[in-house]
Amino acid sequence: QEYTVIKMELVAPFPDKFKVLEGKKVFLAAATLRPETMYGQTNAWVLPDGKYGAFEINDSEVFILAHRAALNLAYQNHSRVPEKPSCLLELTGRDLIGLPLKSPLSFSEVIYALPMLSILMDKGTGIVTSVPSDAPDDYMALHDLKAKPAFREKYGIKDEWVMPIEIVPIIEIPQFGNKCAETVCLQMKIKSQNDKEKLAEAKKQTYLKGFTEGTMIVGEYAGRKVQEAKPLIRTKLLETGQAIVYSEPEKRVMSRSG
Ligand code: ZZB
Repeated sequence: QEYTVIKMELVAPFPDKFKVLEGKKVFLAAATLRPETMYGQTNAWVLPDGKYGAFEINDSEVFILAHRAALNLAYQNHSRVPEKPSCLLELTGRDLIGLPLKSPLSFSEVIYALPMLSILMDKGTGIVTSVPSDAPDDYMALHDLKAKPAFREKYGIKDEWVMPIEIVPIIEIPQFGNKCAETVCLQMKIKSQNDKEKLAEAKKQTYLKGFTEGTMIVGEYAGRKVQEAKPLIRTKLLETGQAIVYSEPEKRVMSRSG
């Protein structure tokens, strides 16, 4: 699987726990298969109990991601020490909740890291960027945070990180409109982010529709088909240093989910 890893930059001043990283450029490194949707980013997702680390990618840049992903990246020429991850700081998802970030192409100047319970730590980087307009998982996780004060309280989430978030329409799909994740979640009567089976089906549908029938309605390639815009946007993100390529070795032989 070849991902685009989006560099979501941690905005200074850093919280106490992150002081050792001061002077470096620090990024939450989010793995995506949909670089053309980056205009619609509203927040980042982390797994509260997930184990993360802050790794030196080169002399000036640090990526926060899962240890396994850091090891893979080290073998793909993205570690200060060749073939060896260099971890400056051990972290959990809880440490990351509430971090303010600046993410490429997002219309929001600052977005926040928030908890999502369905993140798999053995996939991608363990950091996910949230596009609630086009990703059903993101739409439902955001819905849960907005609708359940107890959930926000449990993770020490400030209302101002969540309540002002608005879904940003970025892609128009015939019959699904410009918030296709919402359309599909409502149609399928999905109740929460824990509705795993329905969400898997919703994701399949929206992936297919978005790619085959979607048209960009924002950004440099507004008016172009998603199929055309996708590689162009990806190349631009890579060339401008706002993203890198990350290949994940295919290793899940026993089961697709485990
Ligand atoms: C932004 C985005 C916008 C995504 C969208 C999807 C969609 P797949 O096909 O199963 O490999 N993702 C990445 N890493 C993880 C993880 N560790 N745990 C849970 N989810 C993860 O799915 C790849 C997508 O799943 C990635 O692309 C990422 O979300 C998420 F409009 O990034 B995506 C219809 C989906 N739309």
